Order: sequence, then C-alpha cells, then structure tokens
Amino acid sequence: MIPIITAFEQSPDRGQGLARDTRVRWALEEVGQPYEVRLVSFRAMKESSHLGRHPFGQIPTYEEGNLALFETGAIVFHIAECHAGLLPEDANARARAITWIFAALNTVEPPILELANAKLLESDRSWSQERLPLVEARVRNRLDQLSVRLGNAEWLDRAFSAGDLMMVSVLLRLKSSGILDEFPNLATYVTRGEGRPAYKRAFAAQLAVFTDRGFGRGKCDA
Ligand code: GTB
Repeated sequence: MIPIITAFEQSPDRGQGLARDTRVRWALEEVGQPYEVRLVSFRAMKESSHLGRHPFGQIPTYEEGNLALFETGAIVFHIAECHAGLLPEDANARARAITWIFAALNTVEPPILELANAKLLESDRSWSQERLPLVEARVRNRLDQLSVRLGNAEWLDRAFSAGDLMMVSVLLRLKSSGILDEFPNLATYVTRGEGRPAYKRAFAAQLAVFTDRGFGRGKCDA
C-alpha cells in the first residue's frame, strides 16, 4: 500500500524544507518506501475533509489503507516501526532512539518555535525587542546541553536513527538565525543529516512542489 501524505500547496518557506512534511518525506526515503503527496491550500486545510484527517487543520498527515495519522512524531515513529532502518533491533537501543524523538519534539523544538514566533509574529509589539534576548537565551541553553551530550559523536546514540532524523529536522529551523553556528558540533551534525542521500531526495521533492508550480521562477525567466 502506497502511503499518501499531505503537504502545503504553497509553503510559506518557498521550498526551504522547513515545513514538517519534509521530516516525513525524509523518513520514507530512509526506509525506501515510495509515497504520494496530496497538496493542500491553507483554505482546504480548514475544511471538513482535511479536518477529518487532522483535527487541528494542519499538515502533514499520513494515510495508509484504513490508517490515518497526524503529528510528525507519530508518523515518523510509525514508519520506523514498520520498516527496517530507522530504529535499532536491540530493545534498549531502540528505546533510547525513541527517547530522542520525544526529546527533539518536547524539549528542543518548543524554545525554537518560540523564537520563530517571536521573530515572525511579535516583532511589531512594543515589548518584542526586550523579550527577544530571553527567548534566544532559552534556545542557547538547550543547544548548549545538547551540544555537550553529542560531543564529538556523529549521531546521538551511535548509529543514525529516527531520533537523529527528528533532532536534525528540529535544529534545521535555526539555520538562518546564526545561533546554530555558535555550536560547531551541532552545526556539523545538522550538515551531516542534510548530507544523507535520503534527506537530499526529501528536500528535492518538497522543493519541486514550489518550483514545478512556477512559484520559484524569477520575473525574467521564460
Ligand atoms: N505538532 C505538529 C506536527 O509535528 O505534525 C505541528 C504541525 C504543524 O505545525 N504544521 C504546520 C501547519 O500546518 C506546517 S509545518 N500550519 C498551518 C496551520 O496551523 O494553519 C510548520 C511550519 C510552517 C511554515 C514554516 N516556514 O514557512 O518556515 C515552517 C514550519
């Protein structure tokens, strides 16, 4: 059964790979599972047919036969459970890899999202400039802790796992902020993740949505 995922018809990031379908595409590419994509507009995401798939009217979703999932953590975990390649066989190593999925989503991603929201949604507020250093400090604190744990290792727990896939996906959001570069081992870790052939295929596929629909064309292109 070929799974179907949903993605933005027109991603606000213009194909930079920051929308969360990229991490699902990446997981599918890592395990060699072909997939189809249903593109949805912002309006369609709030309509009943999509709300039946995703109660919060968001992307991505994942459908496979009778199964419909939302939340990237659940989707990536499901893919990793059903296919070899993203979770270790050893029970304890597997549990640790799953722990890193949760750590990425529950402990590292929230301050990063807070920073994105502070910059994108609050910059016109009178208190924004005063608050920003506090939000940035929370991100730096988490990155500092993660950086210490990663040390000189390639991946968080020996072999690459779904935990790394999720952590790299979460950290990618910081690339344009410059904060990631303050932690050279984390910056290298992210680059290592981006260098995986499966990530490159996932990135190219989401970028193609943008360029194939003509959104990426410059004013002077034919
Ligand atoms: N916890 C959910 C998950 O992990 O699946 C969060 C899903 C989510 O936030 N989806 C976003 C969405 O559908 C798209 S990815 N938003 C529309 C809405 O809520 O109405 C978040 C995202 C969007 C855009 C950028 N960007 O342009 O840089 C980056 C990330």
